[in-house]
Amino acid sequence: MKDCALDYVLDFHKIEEGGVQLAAQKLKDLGVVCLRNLAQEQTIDELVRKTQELLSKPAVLGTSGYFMKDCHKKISDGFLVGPEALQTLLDERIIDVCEGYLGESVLLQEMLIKNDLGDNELYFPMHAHTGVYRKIKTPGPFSVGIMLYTHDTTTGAFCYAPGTHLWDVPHGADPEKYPKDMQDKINQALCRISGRRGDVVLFDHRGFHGPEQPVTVPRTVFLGGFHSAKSHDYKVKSPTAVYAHDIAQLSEKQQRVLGLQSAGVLIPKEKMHTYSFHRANPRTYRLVQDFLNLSFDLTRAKFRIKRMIKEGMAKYLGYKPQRKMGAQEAE
Ligand SMILES: O=C(O)CCC(=O)C(=O)O
Repeated sequence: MKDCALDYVLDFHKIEEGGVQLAAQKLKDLGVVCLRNLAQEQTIDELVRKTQELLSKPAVLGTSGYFMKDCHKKISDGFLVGPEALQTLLDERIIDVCEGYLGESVLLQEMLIKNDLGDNELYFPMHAHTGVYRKIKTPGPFSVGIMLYTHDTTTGAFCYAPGTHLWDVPHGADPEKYPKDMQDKINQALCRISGRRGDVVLFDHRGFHGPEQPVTVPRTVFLGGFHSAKSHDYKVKSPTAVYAHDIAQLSEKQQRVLGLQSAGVLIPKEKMHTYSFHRANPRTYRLVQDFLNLSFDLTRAKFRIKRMIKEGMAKYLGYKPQRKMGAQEAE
């Protein structure tokens, strides 16, 4: 994939004022903008450290870690990484850009960590969003995607076809359903939005986009979106897990966008792709479940045998056996 030759980066270290308006203008013109140096470096360091830790082990039986719904990527709840995720991805300037661009108040759609493993497969083809969850469908933008790069990213970066957002998805989400001349235009426009660690990419969901695939390099991003509140019945798209004590640190505006005053949710948790391993892989799920049950059955059997031996010994030697509570349960 060719690199984007357009001026899509807005460096907040280099602009004195009007950054929010400039970013909204780039979104309007190109459909995509990359915000650089928004968060403090220490905040990004902490965010990346916690993200790597979370991605180091699977969330088996409640362990803090990652999920997988398929073999291509690890995912996890973005905002459970820590308060740095909330502060960085709900930065008020990001909210202002999205609200300025969409022309009304926004609500969070979702926020996840996505670690594409770089397995040289094409599993997430280029597409556009048509705003199927909208209750009021009017022409124009309805949602803005957000992606944060947790490391410098070129191979496997997010790709976008600048200008295609202005078409307003006339033939749907799949570029292959478009007339040949439009497909040619999409392919000519598609380019790689390379970025640096900590860069935040915002994009109009109506433009054609997707990750560069297939690639052999892994990539970790935070991925989510914001949609216009009114056209979505003032509901968030999906339930977003956040620790209550982290919410307390957010401004009123950040809390509003997170959904604290929302009218509910459009997709219930059980229907969300993030938590769908058991539906996507029913046999493996059953196998793992049986294995874990067997392992706990065996552990319980071991305890029972030990207890029987102890009780037998106590009876034989004539003293009363005592049952001790484990230190962890006692805390
Ligand atoms: O992972 C990516 O680079 C693209 C994500 C995407 O296509 C989407 O959020 O719709």
